[in-house]
Amino acid sequence: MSALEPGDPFQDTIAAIATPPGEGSIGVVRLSGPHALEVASHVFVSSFGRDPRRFASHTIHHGHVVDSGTGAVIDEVVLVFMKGPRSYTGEDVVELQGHGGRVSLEAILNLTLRHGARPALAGEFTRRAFLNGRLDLAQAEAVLEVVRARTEAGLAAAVRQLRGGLSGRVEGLRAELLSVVASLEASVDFPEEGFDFPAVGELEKQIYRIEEGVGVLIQQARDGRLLREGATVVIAGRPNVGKSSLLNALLGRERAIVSVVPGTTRDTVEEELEIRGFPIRLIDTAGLREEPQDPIEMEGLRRTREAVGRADVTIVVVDGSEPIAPLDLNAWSESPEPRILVANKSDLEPAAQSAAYQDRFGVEPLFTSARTRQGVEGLRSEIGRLLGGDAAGEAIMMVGPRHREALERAERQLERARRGLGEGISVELTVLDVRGALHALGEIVGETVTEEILDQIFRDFCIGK
Ligand SMILES: Nc1nc2c(ncn2[C@@H]2O[C@H](COP(=O)(O)OP(=O)(O)OP(=O)(O)O)[C@@H](O)[C@H]2O)c(=O)[nH]1
Ligand SMILES: [Mg+2]
Repeated sequence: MSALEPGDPFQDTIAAIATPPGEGSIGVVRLSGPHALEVASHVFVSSFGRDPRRFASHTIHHGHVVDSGTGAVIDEVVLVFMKGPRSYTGEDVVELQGHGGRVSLEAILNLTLRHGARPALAGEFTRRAFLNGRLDLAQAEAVLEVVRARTEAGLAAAVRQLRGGLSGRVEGLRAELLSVVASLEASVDFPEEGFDFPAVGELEKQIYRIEEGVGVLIQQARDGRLLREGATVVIAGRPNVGKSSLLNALLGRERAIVSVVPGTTRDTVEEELEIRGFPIRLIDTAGLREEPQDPIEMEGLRRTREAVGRADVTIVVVDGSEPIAPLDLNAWSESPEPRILVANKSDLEPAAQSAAYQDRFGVEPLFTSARTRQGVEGLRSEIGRLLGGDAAGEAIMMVGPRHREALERAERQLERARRGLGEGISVELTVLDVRGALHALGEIVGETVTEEILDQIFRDFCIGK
């Protein structure tokens, strides 16, 4: 047995099963740390009698994991060695790739623990990659986004972030801010040079440009959220206008019950679909009515309002073959932006023209027929457009809630700094605000970040990542 002692948390060697639980065609136990190869040498027996301690970096070896205590062969494996810093964590990494059974993987893991490794914490491999400078923080977080991506567009955005897309933008803004700080501090240190007005105007403009850059990223945070969590699209309107029929038409299958009886849908009906790369939760609701007849209808109505309340986009449907009713106008005015007005049943004789809708609702409707599918593609594109164009667009980045909060803080401080400059308050105070903004942006890439933030971020990772 080895005499390795777990010591300094960043000097010790960690181990974890890196593949998901359950049966797989392979399963991987991963080791990282200065003694990774040493630990492996106690559990791995090469088929060619080689000593693992002499393995060259980036080589693969066939052999068996053997319990040296009992001589029992645990599994036939392939050992991969990646010497730091050219590895995921930046440290020496060994992967033992076995047959993927839970019992054998746990036995391999336990053996490595017996020989001096320590069980890895959630996200600890990625955390080490960050601490060793292999990834900045935004990139480390992108690892989780890649794993969790729900659509191809979401994956593409996560990979862009992993490759430094967000970090590059933030670094660019930080560099500009640093030059602002330098100019401001120069004026404090050398007051005799004077701080003349053109220079102030120039700095205000420069700060404003940086604010705009931050604003763009905040907007992308919204798109990023939609990509990660999916967007909620709610279909609302008075009874019998064809809400359920439209849900079915958008899905391309008969999911919700459709009938001539008003009040068919009493509960909300949810389905998943994808529009332009955005994962969408499409919700059909009970028709909005003036006076619910019974407790079930009341509850249905409550659920409808609740769904509309959390919608990213609301589709308000009216029956185009009937005159515009007060309830239609209510449904419209109760729905928050962004919303789409749809006049359904366009296969029937229209009761009102575009101009009449424009007059009453303030917008022209999209004419659809859930029956013939006419206009349904147009509705789909309109949903995509309102969600922010094209999820596959190069511009969208996975700006997560943590980034968004830091960006908003930076934006507020920049605005205060800029106003302060304009109002002629002391340069020292302005410098404080600009430095505050710099700090907030630094949190995104992990330049300025606390242990607590790191704990929070990596807690969401699985063990072995
Ligand atoms: N002609 C025509 N009829 C339609 C169209 N869409 C729906 N209908 C009919 O309208 C009636 C009501 O449709 P539903 O989809 O159940 O309407 P709803 O808005 O979900 O109704 P509730 O669930 O009762 O609120 C059914 O008889 C449908 O066949 C359409 O585009 N054209
Ligand atoms: Mg319905």
